[in-house]
Amino acid sequence: MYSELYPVNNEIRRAQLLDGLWRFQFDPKGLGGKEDWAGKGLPDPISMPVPASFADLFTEAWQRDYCGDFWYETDVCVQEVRPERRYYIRFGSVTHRCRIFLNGQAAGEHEGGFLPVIADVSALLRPGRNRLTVLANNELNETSIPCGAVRSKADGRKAAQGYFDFFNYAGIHRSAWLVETPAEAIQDYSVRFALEKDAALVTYEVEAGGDGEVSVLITDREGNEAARGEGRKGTLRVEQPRLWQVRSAYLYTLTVLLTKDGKTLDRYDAPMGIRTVAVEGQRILINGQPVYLKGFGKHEDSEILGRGFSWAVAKRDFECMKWIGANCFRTSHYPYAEEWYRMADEEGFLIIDEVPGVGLMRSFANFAAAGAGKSNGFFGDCPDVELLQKNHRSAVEEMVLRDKNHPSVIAWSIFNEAETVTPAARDYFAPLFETARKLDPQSRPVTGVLEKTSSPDRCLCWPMMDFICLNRYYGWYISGGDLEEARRQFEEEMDQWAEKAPGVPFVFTEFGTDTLDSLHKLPSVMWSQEYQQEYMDMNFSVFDRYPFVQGELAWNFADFQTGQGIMRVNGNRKGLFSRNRQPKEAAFAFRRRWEQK
Ligand code: EVA
Repeated sequence: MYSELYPVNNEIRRAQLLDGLWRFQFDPKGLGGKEDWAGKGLPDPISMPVPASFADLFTEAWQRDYCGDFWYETDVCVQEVRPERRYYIRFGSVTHRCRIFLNGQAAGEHEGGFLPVIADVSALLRPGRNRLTVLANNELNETSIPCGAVRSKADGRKAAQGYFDFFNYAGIHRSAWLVETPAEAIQDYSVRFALEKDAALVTYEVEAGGDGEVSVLITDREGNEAARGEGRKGTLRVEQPRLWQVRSAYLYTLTVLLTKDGKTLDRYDAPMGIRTVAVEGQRILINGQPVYLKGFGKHEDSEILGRGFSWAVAKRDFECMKWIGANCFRTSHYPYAEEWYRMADEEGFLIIDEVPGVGLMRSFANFAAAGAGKSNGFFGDCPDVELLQKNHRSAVEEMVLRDKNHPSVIAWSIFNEAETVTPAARDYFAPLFETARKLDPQSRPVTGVLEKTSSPDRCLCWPMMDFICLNRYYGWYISGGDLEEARRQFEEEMDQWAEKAPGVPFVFTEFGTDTLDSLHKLPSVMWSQEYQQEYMDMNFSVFDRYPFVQGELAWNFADFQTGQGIMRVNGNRKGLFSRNRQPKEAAFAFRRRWEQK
């Protein structure tokens, strides 16, 4: 695996941003390989912005709903190529899989659409103009995550069918870079913390090529040295540390230097927040203090861009989350662009970081069937469970490697609403939980998100979890329109959990109702603004009855795009904010509650 370090520019490293207008071509017949489009150039390209999903830029349905191979191409220009340097093409993600070519030569490939793609192009890059080509594909199947299928239509078109409730957006969703490092470079680092009365111990480990010497330096916000050390591993002492606190972040700078014979070979600077995370009894602790998680399950989703990253949208989302009094979000249902985590580090937000382990259940419409407690297996009859697990494991490994140093990340989520009631499911997930535990230097809690069928009496996977995440829709998929009955059923289940899993914290990672911002009704009906509020009040009162409930992440932060169907009105409308990030009425009630909580 290549270094996942986020690209930086300094006196040694170069990171050239390749975002902008690229050339693009759909390839429904899969001709590009045979006709060597990578070698000869795309025969009939149109222009395409990067980063963005392609789907919502077009005006024709076949383009929006396109499923299959598609190509991107651009020129990468460099002044010189030096033998003592290494050159990498790096994408924040390409959805769902891709192959990279430089000047017609294969440079790398990646499976999975939500984690970085990195290709070493040192041997292929030439001074002057180079042609960078990406062959991408957005088909879904049951061996890669997220799971889904492809249906072929009579006219030869393919249609992606996700086993999940979000639009199957695809494209180059995150920034593209040409990264240049020295040949002997800093590859990776990790930090973990222990707090003493008036000091913090920062234990670090650096991976670097060659036999150069490593030193590390911690500086505070004013640029004063807080600690320094020599060697590839060690423990440093920061006296009177300023801790990274929830919604009150303090970031030091960690500088890693690689030197040889007094000469600096490489340098990497990164923000560093000193904080600890632990689960103790029924509580989640940050810096030893209990924290109640308040916030949302989100999506990377906005008008026009689809799932493409935008600093402006992210900024607006953080402002809305601060306004409403949130302190946490889950990256449902896939790891987000790295920039989200950098902003969360700065804003003091907590993140439950989730792999795209979604759709691992056989049902007609997972979100609906699962919400109502109906599912019928998956792992027992999935076509190649070993391959699925291998891809799932790679996603866990890459996510932990990428995100392990962010103070905002407080937990890893291994799946959303998977089948968890069969021994096959338990055997499938146990090694994945293990992988996250083994790789995380900070030993963060590991969790998974349970839907209704994963009930206290049937779920075999909750014992793997450090805290238990529940998605529950009492009052929507269950007893919709009758909140009294819904409350009774909800409490019945909670009483069972109280007995089954005493001493474990629970976090609600989903609860919500589809709500149209235009609909008012007295007395309330489902889909109205009034119903959303009454539903939320009922949920809040249940959460408040059970002291082991340690968090409430509403579904969803904002309305978001899904596939078409009889259940969705131009997308999922469970947002507390509309898709263009304006509050629905219930948002004000959340704000009042969270200001006090
Ligand atoms: C829903 N329910 O029905 C949500 C889905 C989500 O969007 C779920 O985890 O159980 C899913 O993806 O609105």
